[in-house]
Amino acid sequence: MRIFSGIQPTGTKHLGNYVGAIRQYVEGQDRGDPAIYCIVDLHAVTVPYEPAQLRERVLDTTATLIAAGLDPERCVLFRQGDVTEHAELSWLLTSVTAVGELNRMHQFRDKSAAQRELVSAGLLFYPVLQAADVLLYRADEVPVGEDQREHLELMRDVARRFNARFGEDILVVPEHRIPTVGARIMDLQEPTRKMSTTGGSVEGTVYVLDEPKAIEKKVRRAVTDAEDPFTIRRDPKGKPGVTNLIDLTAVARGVSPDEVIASLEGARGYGDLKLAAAEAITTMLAPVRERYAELRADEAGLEAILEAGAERARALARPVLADVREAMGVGARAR
Ligand code: AQP
Repeated sequence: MRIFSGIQPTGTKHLGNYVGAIRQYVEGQDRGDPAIYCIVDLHAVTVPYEPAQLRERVLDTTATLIAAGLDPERCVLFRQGDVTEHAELSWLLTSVTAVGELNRMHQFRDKSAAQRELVSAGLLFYPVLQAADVLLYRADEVPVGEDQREHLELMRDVARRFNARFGEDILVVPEHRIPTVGARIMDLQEPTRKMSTTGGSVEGTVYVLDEPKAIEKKVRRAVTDAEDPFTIRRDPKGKPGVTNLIDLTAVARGVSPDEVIASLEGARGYGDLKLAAAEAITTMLAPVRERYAELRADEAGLEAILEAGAERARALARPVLADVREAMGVGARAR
């Protein structure tokens, strides 16, 4: 079972990234043959960014992933921009990608509407690069949050279309792996929107590296509802705030939402749910924050990990790209 996923080097990662992606990465590293995790700096340049900050952010994200439990000996951890095969395959895959499909992607619509100066072609082609990331390794499984479902479907279409046009079984059609609970962590202040790096509120976003006090404050102020008398139950449409807090507590405690609800039977109000959520989230994230500081201080060590990961990634990617080039008739014939 080959596993692949990518994560953006955009600022500090939030609880949605942690639950939807990072925890799944840690779980997958011993199932994967291998599990390949990529910090996608080439994706980060599709929206305005500071070049001087990008490398710093890559190191922030690398340290966060390792602090969360990724072991570079048990998985392949690398920076996308170090493995040029991603960019080449992305270009080749544009020949089997319909521009109409790219135009319809929700992420493109949302992010292009948010751009003030330039809607880059890179933003439109983002899902093609994402498809190349995964297909380059013939990955079977892609751990992601719910928001990536649409991009995964597109990726599957691209792989199928490529195989139909250039030869069966050249690319593997991957499956997504979306968590059953916590697939879409919501903003604490606006629980009908997903917790997000760019689209959410600071007060409604819990960062993996937040101090316990900050987490408590944000959770205490989380928006719930005015149901009278109050009930602690899952109802994503009618009670999105309460549902989000139940799910977060469940994920952080490693139990089911029903068990969380049962444990709060004698609750006197939503305050007790918030207290339980804050405690569970703090307990889950505290060890990550503690390990992070030490790891982040060793920049040379982090760079060495990424370089070693890139070496391993290139060795896996080259034969697949060679097969694609051969099938498409691109470049000199393989000997
Ligand atoms: N709210 C979320 N709940 C569950 N999973 C989530 N993911 C993102 N938000 C949630 C998952 O995190 C992984 C990494 O996403 P990314 O590489 O896109 O990183 P990001 O830019 O920091 O993520 P955001 O917050 O999604 O950015 P915006 O909203 O600005 O585009 C993915 O697997 C994603 O599903």
